[in-house]
Amino acid sequence: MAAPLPELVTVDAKPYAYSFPPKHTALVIIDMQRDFLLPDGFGDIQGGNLSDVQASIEPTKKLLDICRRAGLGAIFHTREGHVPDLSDCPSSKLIRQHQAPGNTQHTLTIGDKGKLGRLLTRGEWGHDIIDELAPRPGEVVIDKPGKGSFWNTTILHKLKARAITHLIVSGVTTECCFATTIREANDRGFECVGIEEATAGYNDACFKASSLDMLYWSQGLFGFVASLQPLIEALEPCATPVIASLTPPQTPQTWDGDLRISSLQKAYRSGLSPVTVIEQLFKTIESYQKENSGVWIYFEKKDVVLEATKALVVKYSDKAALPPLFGIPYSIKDSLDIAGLPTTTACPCLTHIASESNPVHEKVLAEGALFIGKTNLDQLATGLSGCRSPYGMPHSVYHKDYISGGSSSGSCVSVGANLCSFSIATDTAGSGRVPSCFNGVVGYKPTRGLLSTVGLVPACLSLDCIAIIAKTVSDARLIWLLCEEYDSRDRYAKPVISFQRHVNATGLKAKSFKFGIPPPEALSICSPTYRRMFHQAIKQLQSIGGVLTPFDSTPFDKAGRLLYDGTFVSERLASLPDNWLEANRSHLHPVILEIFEKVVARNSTAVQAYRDMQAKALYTRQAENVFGYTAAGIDVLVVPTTVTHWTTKQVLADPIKTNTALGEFTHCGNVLDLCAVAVPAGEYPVSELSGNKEDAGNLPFSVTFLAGNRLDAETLEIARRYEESITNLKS
Ligand code: TIU
Repeated sequence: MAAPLPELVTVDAKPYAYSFPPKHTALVIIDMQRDFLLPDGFGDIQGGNLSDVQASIEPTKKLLDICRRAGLGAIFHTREGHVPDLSDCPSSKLIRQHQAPGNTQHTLTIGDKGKLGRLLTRGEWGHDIIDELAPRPGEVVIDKPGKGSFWNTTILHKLKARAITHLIVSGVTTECCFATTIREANDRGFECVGIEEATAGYNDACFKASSLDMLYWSQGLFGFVASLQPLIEALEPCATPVIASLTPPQTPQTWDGDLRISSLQKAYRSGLSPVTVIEQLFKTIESYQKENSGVWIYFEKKDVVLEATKALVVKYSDKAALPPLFGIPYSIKDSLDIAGLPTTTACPCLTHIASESNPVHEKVLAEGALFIGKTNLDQLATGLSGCRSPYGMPHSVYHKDYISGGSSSGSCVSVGANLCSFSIATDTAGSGRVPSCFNGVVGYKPTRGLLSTVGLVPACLSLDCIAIIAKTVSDARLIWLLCEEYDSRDRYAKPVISFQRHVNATGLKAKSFKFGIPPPEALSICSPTYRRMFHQAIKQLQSIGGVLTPFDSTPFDKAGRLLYDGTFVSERLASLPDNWLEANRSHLHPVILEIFEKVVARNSTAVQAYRDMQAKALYTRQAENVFGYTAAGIDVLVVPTTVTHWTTKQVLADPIKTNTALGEFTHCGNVLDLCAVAVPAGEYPVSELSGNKEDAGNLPFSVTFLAGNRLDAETLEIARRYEESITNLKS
């Protein structure tokens, strides 16, 4: 059995020992492409001597193998090259060497047709990585137009999204892309070590030695250089033995019911069949339906899911190379399209058969996930209670008298009740966060525009956002980073590369963070139990390096009020066909009808709408300053996810007022273009909330971490550390 990865591994290195946290370390293999390693490739044409770079293939294979078997934080491969029309290739690169006086070796340049295909051109045979080091599913391939890996690529974002702070770097050539990448990474805060045997160049040994010397000169100007063998020896005790993956288990493996993605990944690698999981899961789902109906609107037939599962098993026979979501069951909120299936949005008169699927659904399927069914929601995704659907009223997985929350009620119950590992849902005003709180699961709403909303029936189009419901922060983060992509069909999509902050890999700043909390008058709306639980969470955050920091909370408060007191509710009507409300009045849920009629009765004017849009822009700018990249800025705002946990009876007695209260700390999220993740934060006795000593059982509490647009990676890592700290408290 492999030992668990230690917090820190230390290896001999120059100029002094290199320490790295393996879970936060990535192996980066630079440009091991045919174009740089094989005769007639780009490197050969440049006049490179190929013997050393070819000799580095074997050690690089060993390095890759140990990092894979030890389960290092991430594996990245880079490829240098250009799009076929060369629009991303600067003239300096295209012309300088080729036109040098007396040039005899650069007979061909980038884009010209060589024996391995067009030189350094994406999609060509020569551009691809050699077979010996072929990337596996789940490993990241970065296509870069420059020598360095950071120019015009998503590598910084993708490393940060995986909470990586340290890089083990290898590949070709030492003097060029390898060294440039380490220099670039150093500027961005990463602690890098280059592996001597797993890098090589086109010149003699002195040239390589000088290239490496430059990196660690002066007590580590750019980073460290180490040998391969000590690294292998340090990681070997934590590595899965090679033999294990070759020996089939003697008896079929049983499943312990743990649906966390990381647990299932591990179980599948050691021989558990996803068929066993699906068989067992369907039994749970069927029996749970009797206990808590109203979770599903559409349910996939067991035979269909089993067939898909068996097809996956055939497709991925190598257990060491499974895609990240292999055999992971999931559900999807029924306001998102799946081609060929009806989308109801819990509003039968609005049902349509979708012709195209939401891209997030398509992506998780492509990564091996298994679709189980479409989940119930508050009608038209309007509500936070889970009590507004003609398809039933699921209750909290903790207690039959308490609400599930909404609008993503079925999604959160499906994950909380262990019917699925994750769910794809939505969050406009808090619909992914509030029900996560009431069912003890994580609800993550990425910055709007990072996950495609194509195929999402709009609730309030300019504020709608995909949400991911999962059992842990790491699971939610994994779904995000696998599905994130710029979709030009989504009018609110954000560009792939944006201004980014450096990482803090070591020292005090690697662990400390500044957080703000709502002012006392805002917290006073919470039930006493929620206030007590929130104060407990604040203490816990302080114990893991959180520094409570004052900030200006007015933009958050004003933005929250803008959502329903202002004209944005009219956008909910704008999403529906003309005269639709008039024609469908009798088919609507009575509470939804009441809300819509009130909106119509307001007779809002265009002038009011423009004023609200301008106010939204102002508060968004003010919130940006709060999360600013300055000494005064805070890293995250931490709030109770909601204010209390209502019983179904309380909500039905006053559906609108109880619902409004639930959104106190969620409404501002999309108005201010923030990212947010709701995280379970302990449990409390039902009797404490109800005041009735006879009431048995516990209910879940949750806090939400909010931060500025595109600060998802930073926010998720703080949330994950909090989650880890309270999980450790429990165990
Ligand atoms: N020319 C040269 O030595 N190298 C490159 O252009 N790319 C890499 O180093 N990968």
